[in-house]
Amino acid sequence: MELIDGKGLAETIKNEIAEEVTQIKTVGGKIPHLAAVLIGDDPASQAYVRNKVRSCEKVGFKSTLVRRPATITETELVRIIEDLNDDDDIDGFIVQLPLPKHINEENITLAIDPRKDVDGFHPANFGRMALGLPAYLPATPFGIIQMLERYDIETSGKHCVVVGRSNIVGTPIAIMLSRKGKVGNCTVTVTHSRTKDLKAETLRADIIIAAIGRAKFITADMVKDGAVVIDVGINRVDDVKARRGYRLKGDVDFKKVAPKCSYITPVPGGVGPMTVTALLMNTLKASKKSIYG
Ligand code: L34
Repeated sequence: MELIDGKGLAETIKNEIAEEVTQIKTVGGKIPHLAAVLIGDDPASQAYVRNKVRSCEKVGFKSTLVRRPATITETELVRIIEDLNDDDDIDGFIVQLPLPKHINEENITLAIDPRKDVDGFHPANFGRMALGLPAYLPATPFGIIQMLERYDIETSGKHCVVVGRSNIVGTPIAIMLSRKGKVGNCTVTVTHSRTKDLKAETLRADIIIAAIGRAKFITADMVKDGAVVIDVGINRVDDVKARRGYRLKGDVDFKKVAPKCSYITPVPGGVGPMTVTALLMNTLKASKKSIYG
């Protein structure tokens, strides 16, 4: 079993980005600038956005954090997005999800200029991704692809079972892995809450992408010997002995599953840090205008 060190790989890629930013600065080019919009005070969202802002600092990007209370109206939030769309210094921005219930996420996503949509959530980017055109790839799936590529994990002809069909992970990673490409050419099965016999599906998987959002959902009896397991879950499980009062747990029962795997990602330190780094990669592309010219 080999552990896929998402944290370490994220650092390696950030160092590569930092070097490129140094080059850009030397020639007087534009410094990449990412903005993040954070609504409300959900502790997990605050932690993720903090990691994004810190990572910008680390690679030499400019960053702007726009924070508003959960009482903000949809109209006010759309106005903020329009200002970011119009701000020439900002290359890309994200609106951290989830949003308060009274705000319609679709309306918000649609308000973002696709050229600045470094989350890749706008239908223009999602559609381009599905068609294999240049696009901002959603950060979590893009981070997973980076891990598979940099660890030289063969995907061509492999059977990949995706557990979960969310718009930001399950659905896009299923499309990306089934497409032609260096990382791709998988035979993909998408499973979800209505799947009749989940275990029968996961047992056939060479690669499992676990993105359900339930701690220890994938157990050892569901995993074939030698499988590659990518754990996207980041569940906060109460633990009085932990410093913060909780522990982060993946969707995979790591202790029991890991010995069966050829490769597995840990939580924390797996997909999470790679999500942040993939966002930086998209922001660099945005500042170089390499997707939309
Ligand atoms: N708009 N909303 C938008 N874009 C995204 O790409 C996200 N996502 C998901 C939630 N909402 C979003 C994130 O940023 C999940 N996510 C994310 C980002 C970073 C981390 C986890 C999820 C992360 O840094 N995880 C660390 C531990 C962080 C902690 O201590 O809580 C890890 O090692 O897994």
